[in-house]
This record gives sequence, structure tokens and C-alpha cells, in this order.
Amino acid sequence: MVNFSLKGKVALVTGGVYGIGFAIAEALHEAGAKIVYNCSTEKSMQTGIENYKKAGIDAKGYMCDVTKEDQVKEMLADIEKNFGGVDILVNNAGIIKRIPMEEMSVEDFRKVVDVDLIAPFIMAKAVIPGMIKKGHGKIINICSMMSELGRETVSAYAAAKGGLKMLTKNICSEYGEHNIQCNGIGPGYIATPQTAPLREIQPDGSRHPFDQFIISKTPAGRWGTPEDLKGPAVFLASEASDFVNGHILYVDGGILAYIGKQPK
Ligand code: NAP
Ligand code: GCO
Repeated sequence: MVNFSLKGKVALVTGGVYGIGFAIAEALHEAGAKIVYNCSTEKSMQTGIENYKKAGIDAKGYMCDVTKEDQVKEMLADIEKNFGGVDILVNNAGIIKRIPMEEMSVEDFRKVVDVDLIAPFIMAKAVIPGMIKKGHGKIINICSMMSELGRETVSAYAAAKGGLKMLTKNICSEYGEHNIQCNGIGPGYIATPQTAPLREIQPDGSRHPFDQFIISKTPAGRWGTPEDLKGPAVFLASEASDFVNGHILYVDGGILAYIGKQPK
């Protein structure tokens, strides 16, 4: 029997208060994991508390900015003390700034790289020693289409997510011998607060041009939803994927395979 169960495991989902992170936390809970999560603002924490309550999930939330190593160490010490450490880490917390590169400040570029690449390094570095002691561990980095492709205005995000793909492969290379599997999930275009600006209904009531563009570029002919990521997350968090390592699993409705709708 293939083992997809996460019973007895502790899963930490960074930014796991709404959007993709919350959906992944729900799925890992349904598979039996104890959920702990964090975010960096009170507003998101309140949303998270409400979401977990509504879902009937007894999860522990931490206010922790993943770019701050001292806050990360404090959060992990509490998780160690109260829950026995982290078995599954989902590096989900992320930001994006959509600014033409020549207009983007170095500070803005650095902020995106801090959250989307350096923070996953900080988080993984912090949980790996405990995983080595346990004799197992799962790290799932939430990558992106932009781990493979570029587009206008997202230079910092693409650079960070491209780096996150290679960090994933390097953690696999360095820690596979300790029975730690580090893989990525590369969501396509998913309907969450992060992509809301790309789906805004136009003043004339029409769909946002980018919305129409993504629909035409996606063989599935639709935006993804956070629900679409649940199964892949449980697979990569469970023993069913113990021989899968350093892989980026794209959950994109086929975008990466498709050159785009041909002219009629
Ligand atoms: P979202 O709706 O913007 O949520 C991002 C979460 O990360 C929030 O909970 C946010 O809470 C948290 N966060 C941001 N900075 C943080 C920090 N410094 N410390 C701790 N938490 C922080 O994003 P999403 O659309 O669900 O995306 C989640 C992940 O999937 C991101 O890594 C994103 O790049 C990636 N992704 C998204 C899509 C998509 O189409 N939506 C596609 C591919 C990949 P606070 O603001 O309170 O910190
Ligand atoms: C954008 C979008 C994308 C998605 C996602 C695609 O502005 O292009 O926000 O970057 O968030 O990363 O996989």
C-alpha cells in the first residue's frame, strides 16, 4: 500500500494563512499532519486564525518574518519544545513586485530576493539539523513558472524563483544521504490575492488583458486554484515520494508544455 499518510508528522507552512499556503496546510492536515504556520503581519495572522477555525483545524500560528534569522530560530525553538520539531517544511511565503526593471530600485529588487530566495535558505538551514537527527525530512519549495520563464516587470521575482529552483536541487544533493527529500512545486497562474491585480475586471466590464492572455496560454483554459496544489503537496510531503528528490513538480495546467494557441 503506497503511504500518503502524514500521521505523526509536524508540517510547518510559511505564509500558510491564506492562498496557496493555507490550501497546502489544509491538505497536509487532511493527510494527518499537525500544522504550524507563520506570517509577518497581524492582519494576515487574524485571517489565518479565522481560516483555520472555519476549517476546524487545530493549528499553531507564529508571527515570524522569514527573512529574520533570529525570529526563525525563536519560532523553531518553540516548535521543537511543543511539537518535537519539523518533519515537513513548506517554503511558501513569498512576495512579488511588478515593476519594469529600469524603474525598479535596488532596494525593491533586494526585498523580493530576501523573501523569495534568502528566506527559504534561512528556513531550510534552520530545520535540516533536526531532520538529520530524526533520520528523515521533507522540504517543499514553492517555485513558479518564473523558475523557468521570464516576463516583463518581474525581474526580481524570476531571479529569486530561478534561484529557488537551484537551491532545491542543491539541498537534494547535499542532504539526500540523510533521507531528506527537497523538491519544488511550480504552480502555474493561481487565483490568489497575489495575482488579483492580473484578474481585475476592466472598467468596461471586460476581463483583464493578462487574464485573457493566461487563459490562452494554458491548455486547461483556466486559472489554477489553490485546491489544485493539494494533491501534489501531499505526495511530496509523504513517504510515497521518498525516492523523488531535487525535482520541480509543475502544477500549471500545461502552460510550460504549450507554445500557445495557434492562429485559426
Ligand atoms: P499571497 O496570497 O501573496 O500570500 C503570501 C503569504 O506569504 C502571505 O501569508 C504573507 O503574509 C506571507 N509572507 C510574505 N512575506 C513574508 C515574510 N517576510 N515572512 C513571513 N510570511 C510572509 O501568495 P500566494 O499567491 O498564496 O503565493 C504563495 C507562494 O506561491 C509564493 O511563494 C508565490 O510566489 C508562489 N506562487 C504563487 C503563484 C500564484 O499564481 N498565486 C504561482 C506560482 C507561485 P504576511 O504578508 O502577513 O507576511
Ligand atoms: C506574474 C504572476 C506570476 C505568478 C506565478 C506564476 O506577475 O507573472 O504573479 O509570477 O505569481 O509565479 O507561476
